[in-house]
Amino acid sequence: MSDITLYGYWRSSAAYRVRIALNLKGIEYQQKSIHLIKDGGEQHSDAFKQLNPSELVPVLVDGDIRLNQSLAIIDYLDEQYPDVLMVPKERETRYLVKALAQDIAVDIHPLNNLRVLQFLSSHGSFSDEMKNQWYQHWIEVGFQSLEKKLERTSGKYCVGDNITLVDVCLVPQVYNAERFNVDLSPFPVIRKVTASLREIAAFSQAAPEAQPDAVLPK
Ligand SMILES: N[C@@H](CCC(=O)N[C@@H](CS)C(=O)NCC(=O)O)C(=O)O
Repeated sequence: MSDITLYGYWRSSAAYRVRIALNLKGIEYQQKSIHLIKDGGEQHSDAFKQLNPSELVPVLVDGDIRLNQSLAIIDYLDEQYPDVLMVPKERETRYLVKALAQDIAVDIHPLNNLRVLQFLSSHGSFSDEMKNQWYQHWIEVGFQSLEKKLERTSGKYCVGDNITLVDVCLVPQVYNAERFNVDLSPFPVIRKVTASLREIAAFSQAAPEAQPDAVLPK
C-alpha cells in the first residue's frame, strides 16, 4: 500500500476525477470520506479546515505533500508517476487536452457546486425546481459547446484514441448531468465516448456507487 491518502466523498465529481487518474496509473491509495452533507458538512469541520481552508474536497496527501484542486493533483500525479500520462507531452494535443478539461472543470462544474446551490436556497430563495433548472442549464450550456469541440477532436475517446484528462473530467460531469436529469439526447458524441469509458475498470471502479462511503437506495 502506498502512502497516498485521498480525502473525498463518493458523490464529489472533483474527487471522482482523482480516483479515475489514480486507477488509470495503477496507484494504490487509501480513502478518507468527508461527508459533505452530514452535520452541516464535514468539510467545514476544524479538522478538515486544517487540511484545506477552502473547505472543499478532494485533498491528496502523499508523504509531506498535501494538495487540493483536482487538476493540480492530477498534474502532480503525472509528474510523480509518469508511466501513464493524463496530459500528453506532444504539443499538438497537450494544450487542447488542458483546454477541454478546463471547459468542464473550470467553466461548468463550479456553477453547480454544493455551496452555490446552498446559497441559492438560503439567500436567493430558490425552490428545488429552480435549483434543478439552474443545474441543468449550466450543464446544457457547457455541453453544447463541448459537443461541437468533441465532434472535431474525438476518436474512441475525447481526444483521439488515447485516454486523457478530458475523459477523466467528462465521466464525472456526465454522472452529475444524469443525477439531475439533464436530457443528454442532443449530445451523441458525449454519450458515445462516455459509454466507451465506462467499460474501462479504472473508470467503473472510481464510480460513486462503487465507493466505500456510497449510500445506495435499498
Ligand atoms: N476546483 C476544485 C473543486 C472542488 C469542489 O468544488 N469540491 C466539491 C465537491 S465536487 C466540494 O467539496 N463541495 C463542498 C461544498 O460546496 O461545500 C477541484 O477541482 O478540486
